Amino acid sequence: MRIALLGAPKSGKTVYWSALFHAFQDEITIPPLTPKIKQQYREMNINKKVGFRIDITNKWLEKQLAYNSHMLDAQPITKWPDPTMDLDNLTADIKFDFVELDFDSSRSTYTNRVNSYTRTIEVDDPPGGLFNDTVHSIGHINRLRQADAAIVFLPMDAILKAITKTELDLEDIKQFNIDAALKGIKKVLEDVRAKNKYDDTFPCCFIISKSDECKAEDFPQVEDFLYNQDYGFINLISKEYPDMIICVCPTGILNPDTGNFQALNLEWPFLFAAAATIFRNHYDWMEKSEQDKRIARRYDNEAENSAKKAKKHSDKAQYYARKARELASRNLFARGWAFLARGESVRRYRQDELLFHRRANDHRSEADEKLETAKSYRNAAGRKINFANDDKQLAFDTWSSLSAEGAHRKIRIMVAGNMIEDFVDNIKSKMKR
Ligand SMILES: Nc1nc2c(ncn2[C@@H]2O[C@H](COP(=O)(O)OP(=O)(O)OP(=O)(O)O)[C@@H](O)[C@H]2O)c(=O)[nH]1
Ligand SMILES: [Mg+2]
Repeated sequence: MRIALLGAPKSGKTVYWSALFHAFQDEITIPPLTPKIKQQYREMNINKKVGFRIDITNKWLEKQLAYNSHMLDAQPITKWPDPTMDLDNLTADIKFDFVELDFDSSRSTYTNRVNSYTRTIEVDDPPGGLFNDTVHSIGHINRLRQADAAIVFLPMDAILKAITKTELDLEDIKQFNIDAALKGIKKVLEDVRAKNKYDDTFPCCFIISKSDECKAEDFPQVEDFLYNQDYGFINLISKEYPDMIICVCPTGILNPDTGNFQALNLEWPFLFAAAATIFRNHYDWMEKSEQDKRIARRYDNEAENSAKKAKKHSDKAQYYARKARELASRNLFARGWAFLARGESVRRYRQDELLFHRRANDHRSEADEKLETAKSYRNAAGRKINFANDDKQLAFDTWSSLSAEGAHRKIRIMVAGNMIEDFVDNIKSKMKR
């Protein structure tokens, strides 16, 4: 379950992940559900809240991120995370909690915890130079190609420059030119999609990073730049890649008035992409469970063959038993004649009976063993189906929360150039082959 962060140099990749860690490392952050907040949620049609906590499992990176967090704690922020630092191969355990917002009168409480899940997710934060041809690293590219979902960074400062047609200085052209960067990003995206073993819609989130740099009055212009039916930046991409489900989310980490840390929408791009990797993981479980079922069927067949052999041998044993009985019942002269003429003897028939009886028993226990093995494979398949269902449920719960809250946070979902309202239903039909 891997998320790739794609974006030109200085587009905000490392700061985003550092800030996400900063905001969600300690506890599951579901705001206190006071009656007032609950009323607001009700008006916004939100009836389930998702919270999560991030545990970085790579200790060295955890230290780095803790150091970055420390910089983000300064009031105001004056130093930024080291721009040369890449959070490669970052592995994190994510604990998700979903809380239903119905008032429980028996317990006089507003919340009852409904579901908790933990999943391990990998994130790749490569150097942005990879996307504007200033860094060449096949190792990075290969890792990105294994991603199940991508987060692409479009920095607000670059968008504002594009809108106001401000002359880009040389440094900007090198670092922020969206079109140039996007070319590199598209190359990687196409690689990732070409390797798409699931043959489904590819989930991709566009983060409009540094959105705190946009004044409220400029936002309509930014929206036009992104979503205009004819020339909107995201619209064009969405039309170019109709099989991609695109989430667009403005994020920021600064309070523009104070310069202090203030998280804007940090959780949603991550949740969108994490849910996507989890959803895709459910295909893997289903595939593995089908494999187990196939093996179980093979053992069933083998058991049936063994049982057939057992039956054949047991019939033979009975045949020799009958022959022995028949011969034994005849007189001495006839028995002697049978021995001399045809080599028949009661002793020999009894030996043959015993031999086939033993063989029948061997085949019977072979059949039992194979049935037992088939059963354990079927049980394993059942467990994998449960894991798959859990993954699917978690993904849909997460996306449902995103769908309900996103509408109030300038988050949009697009497929083939169209805004999608009923995000989860749409994804349900789109994601499956
Ligand atoms: N105002 C504002 N500035 C930001 C924000 N995020 C990043 N920046 C600025 O953008 C700079 C670059 O951010 P990084 O996260 O290092 O960029 P990157 O994409 O990791 O860059 P490379 O690693 O070089 O590819 C930071 O040093 C900050 O100055 C944000 O949310 N708001
Ligand atoms: Mg970086």
